[in-house]
Amino acid sequence: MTKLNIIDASFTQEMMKVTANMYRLGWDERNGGNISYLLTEEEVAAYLDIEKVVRTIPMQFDGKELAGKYFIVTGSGKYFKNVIDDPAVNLGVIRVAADGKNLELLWGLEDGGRPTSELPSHFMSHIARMKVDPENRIVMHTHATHLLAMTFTHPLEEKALTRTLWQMCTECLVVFPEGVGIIPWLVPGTNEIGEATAAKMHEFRLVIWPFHGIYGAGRNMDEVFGLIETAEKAAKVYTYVQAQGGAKQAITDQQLKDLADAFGVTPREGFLEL
Ligand code: 2HA
Ligand code: ZN
Repeated sequence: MTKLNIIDASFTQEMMKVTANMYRLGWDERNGGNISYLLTEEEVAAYLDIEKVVRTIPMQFDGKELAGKYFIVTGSGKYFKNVIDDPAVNLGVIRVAADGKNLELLWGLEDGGRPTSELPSHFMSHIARMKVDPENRIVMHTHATHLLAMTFTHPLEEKALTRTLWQMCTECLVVFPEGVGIIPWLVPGTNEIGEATAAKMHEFRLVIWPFHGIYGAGRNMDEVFGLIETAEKAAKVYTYVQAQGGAKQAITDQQLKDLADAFGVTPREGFLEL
């Protein structure tokens, strides 16, 4: 059976467009940022011969829980800037091998490249999110500028940081009522940072990596990008508010509660002071 061109696949197009968009927003300098997108076998099989493994790549992490699962991922050391012009080198479609110790490359990473260096954090986050939301498909990491900056100037405490973000734009509470999780500073690319991120992903779709960036997770590209974009916008407003001399007034907790009621969302327990 002839296969369709994978460049035309909606998942490839989404990866190309979102990476270009994020680069333009200034969040993903050089090789900063990475994305993994869970695909179904049917989606992949429409474009690729799933029996044809191009290359087997060993993995330093036990991926048994994801055995047989397919992902399209950004490549290690690859620049978001370049994905749109050369997706076959900068992206890869992989399957986690049955032993959970290897990745089977089915397409892409054509210069011999590897999947993102942050694969442990991505895979552990997928495992965690799928437990709370079986429809979760995307994990995204980026160096969103104002959120990153806030990790230097704002208390690194989940309740305090969440409240500040909620207060900066009225819609924030509606977009991420569960708030934002924060992990300690840890070395990127390690299983340790993967475990810390995944532990937070049981409760949050947004997890801050202090002095580094943010992780987002969700069902589709718009949801995840929208989550990060909204939190980043709040961080940008916070930056301007601080630069203008600090807030003279703000949304009250009662108003946040009224907002949550009107939009039918439940703010994280204990984060509002009523
Ligand atoms: O892929 O962003 O955290 C480069 C990074 C590592
Ligand atoms: Zn990073």
